[in-house]
Amino acid sequence: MSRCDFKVVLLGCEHVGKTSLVIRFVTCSFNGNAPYQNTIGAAFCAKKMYSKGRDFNVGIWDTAGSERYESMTKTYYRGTHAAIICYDPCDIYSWERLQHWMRELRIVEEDCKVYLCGTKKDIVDSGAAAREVSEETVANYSKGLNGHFLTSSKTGENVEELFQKVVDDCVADLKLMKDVEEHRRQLITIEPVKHKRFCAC
Ligand SMILES: Nc1nc2c(ncn2[C@@H]2O[C@H](COP(=O)(O)OP(=O)(O)OP(=O)(O)O)[C@@H](O)[C@H]2O)c(=O)[nH]1
Ligand SMILES: [Mg+2]
Repeated sequence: MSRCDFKVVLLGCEHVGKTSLVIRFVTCSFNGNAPYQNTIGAAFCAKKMYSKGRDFNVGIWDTAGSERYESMTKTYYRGTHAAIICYDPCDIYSWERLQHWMRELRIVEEDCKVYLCGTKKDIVDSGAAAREVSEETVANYSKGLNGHFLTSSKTGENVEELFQKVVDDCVADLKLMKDVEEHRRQLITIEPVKHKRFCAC
């Protein structure tokens, strides 16, 4: 049984920066010199987070953006409490594909919380590449969603804020928290049996 309280999945086109975002969040690092390596299928990691005076284990699934793995990545959406859909503001294609990711997600998890994440803010800010998605377009699209963040995995800007908002929203969700408590109770009752070393019978 999973020890994670919340499941978060990252999706979006290849090369938008999903893996870099997770690495920045979990290890506080960014290696711009490393050659780009596309994720195959999906990668998992977990991080302990603090919200409303309590600790929570957050499980993060970083899915592959490549169309080659699409049928496989969909399987990771199941049971997710929150989805972070990433796009690169300097890449219009990654924005146009957003609707596709949203549709795919909603087929599997109709009610999960959805956050938009514009990546590579440092590039946008420096003007090294031209912005192809206007702020107004993003603001309009984000209205019905749970939040929008513009992050930079290079500088770390807004990365912590994004994940903290996701966890705070989960903790504020009474129905979800009821399930979390139940899940924790089940783990407590199962654990002693698992660690029993000697049979007394
Ligand atoms: N300058 C800058 N570069 C970034 C940032 N985030 C990611 N990159 C670069 O963008 C490229 C792609 O990043 P990844 O994190 O591997 O992208 P991905 O979305 O995981 O790609 P797939 O696994 O193929 O879906 C890499 O060369 C990163 O170094 C950022 O915030 N700033
Ligand atoms: Mg990746």
